Amino acid sequence: FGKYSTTVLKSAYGEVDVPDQTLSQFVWSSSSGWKNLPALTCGISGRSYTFGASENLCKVGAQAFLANTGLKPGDRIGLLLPNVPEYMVAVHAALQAGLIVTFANPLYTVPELTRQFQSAKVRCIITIPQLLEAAQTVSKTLANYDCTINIGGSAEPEQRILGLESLLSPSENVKLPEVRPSDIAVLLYSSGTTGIPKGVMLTHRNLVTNIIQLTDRALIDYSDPTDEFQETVLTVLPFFHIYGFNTILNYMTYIGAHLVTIPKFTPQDYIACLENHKPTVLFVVPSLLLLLITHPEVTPQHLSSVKKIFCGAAPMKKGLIDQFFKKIGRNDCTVSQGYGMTETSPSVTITPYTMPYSKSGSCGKLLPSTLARVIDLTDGKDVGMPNKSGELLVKGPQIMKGYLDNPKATSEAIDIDGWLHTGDVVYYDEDEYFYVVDRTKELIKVKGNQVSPTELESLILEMQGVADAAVIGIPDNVAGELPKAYVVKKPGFDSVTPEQVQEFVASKVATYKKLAAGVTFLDAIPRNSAGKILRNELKNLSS
Ligand code: AYL
Repeated sequence: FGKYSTTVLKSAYGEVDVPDQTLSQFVWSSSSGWKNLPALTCGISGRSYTFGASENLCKVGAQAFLANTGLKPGDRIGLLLPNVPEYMVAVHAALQAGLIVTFANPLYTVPELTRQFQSAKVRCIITIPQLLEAAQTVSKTLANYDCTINIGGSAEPEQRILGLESLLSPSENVKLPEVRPSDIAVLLYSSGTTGIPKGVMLTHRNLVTNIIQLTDRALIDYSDPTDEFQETVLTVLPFFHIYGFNTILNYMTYIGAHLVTIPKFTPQDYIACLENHKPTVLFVVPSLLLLLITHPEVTPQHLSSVKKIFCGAAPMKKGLIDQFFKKIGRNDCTVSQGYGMTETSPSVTITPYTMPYSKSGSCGKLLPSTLARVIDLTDGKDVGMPNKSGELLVKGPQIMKGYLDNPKATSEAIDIDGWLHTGDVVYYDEDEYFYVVDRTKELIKVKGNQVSPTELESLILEMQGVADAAVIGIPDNVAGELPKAYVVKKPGFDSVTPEQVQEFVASKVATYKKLAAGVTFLDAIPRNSAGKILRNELKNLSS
C-alpha cells in the first residue's frame, strides 16, 4: 500500500527570505547605523571593540591570514580560545579568508584536542599564551600544519608561531576570495544520536538562515539600537558551542546588541559583571539559571536591569521560571526557551515572548520555514495527534550539510526524504507548542555540555583489567545529568576500585566528562543479540 500517511507540522510563522550573503556579510549588514556603539567588551579586563572596529579588524585579519600564513581558501583552522572579544575577529577574519573554522573547548585535554583537530584536518591553531603548550603538542600530530597564532603572546618564527600583529598588519593588496553562501563555514563536534563526536558541517547559509528565523518579531521582541538605548548581553556560555557561536555571538551582533564576555566562569566575576554592566539580556542554560536563583550572593538588585533571558541546550524543569521570578521579586522579564541541536544551527523551536503562562515547560513553537513530525518509538509511524509522544523529526534550511567524512552517519541521521532524526522524545499540544520529555539517543548532557557515552566507554576499555564498560547519564538536580559507568573486570583484576576507574578517566578528559555519578562493577553488561548495550536496563538498575 505504499507509504503510510505522515502528519507534517508546519511553522505557524510562515517562511523566511534568506539573502544571498555569507555569514560575515550578513552579521554586519545592518550595522552602519551604529558603527560607534560598543559591540564586544571583555567583562573582566574592559577591552572593548565598537561595531566599526570589529568589522574592520575582521577584514584586515582576513587579508593578513592570506598574506602572512601559508593557508589557502578551503583550509581548516582550529580555535582554542576562551570567551574573549577577539573570538569574533578570529572567526570572521578566517571565514572572510575562505577558511573553515573548528572550535575546541579550551578545557580539553591534549588527547581530546588531538582527536578533534586531526578529524578536522586543521592546518593552523589560534590560541593564547596559557594554552600555547597544548596547541604546540597537538600541532606536531597534524599533517600539513602551517602555523600557530598566539594572541596576546609573542611570535617565535623558528617554531612557526606568529603573534597577533601578523593578523593585524594591513595587506591591502591582498584580494579576498569569493565565498559562497553554500560553502561550509564551521565544523562543530557533536555525537548526534550515537557514537563518538563527529564534525557537523554547517554552511554560511545554514547559520544565516537560523539567525533570520529568530528575528521574527512575533517570537522575540527587540528593537534596533539607538544612542539612547542598546541591549547589553552578559554571556558566559562558550562560543565554541553552537549556542554561543550562532545564537549569541552572531545573532546578537546582527541585531546591534553589546556583548559582555567572561573568559572563565566564577560566580564572583559573573556577579561583578551584573553590577558593572547592568545587562538587559542574559543567555543561560538551566544549571546557570538555577545557580542565579540559589546563589546567596546574587541579590534581586543584581538582576534588576535584566528584561530578557534566553535558556536552551538542556531540559528546563517546570517551575524554574517561577522560582526565578520569585527570586527577583517581579515578573516583567521574559524568559524564552529554545530547543535545538548543533546539527540544526541550532534553533528548531522557541517560545514566543507572548507565550501564555499555561504553556510553561514548553520549549516553544517551530521557527519559520521549519517542519516537524513526531513518530512512534516502536513502529516508527507518525503519532498523528497532539499530546502523544514520540521521536521528533525536523526538516528545514537550518539543517546541517552532513557529518564530515562520514556519509554513513549522515544517512543515519538524515533520511532520504530529508528528515533529521533528532533522538529526542517530544509531544506537541493542540496549539502546536512542543515539550521535550526524554531522549532515545545515547547523548548525556552535563550543564548543557555534550558527553558521548561511547567516548567514555572506549576510554575505560583502555584501562588495564577492564573487560567491558557501559556509561549512562544519571539525573542530577544541578547539572541535569552526570555520567556513571558500569564496568566488568577481567579475571585476576579483583582489586581494581571504582576510584581508580574514575581517576583514570578524569586524567584523560575535560572536567565535565568525569564519571561524577560513580562506577559500579557488574558481572556482565546487558547487551542485545547484536551486541548493543541495553542502556534502559542500566538506567533501571540505577534508579
Ligand atoms: P547540542 N529542552 C530539552 N532538551 C534540549 C533543549 C531544550 N530546550 N535544547 C537542547 N536540548 C538537548 O547539540 C536535546 O537532547 O545543541 C538536543 O538534541 O549540544 C541536544 O540537547 C542537542 O545538544 C537555542 C539555543 C538550541 C540553544 C540551543 C542548544 C543547542 C544544543 C536552541 O535557541
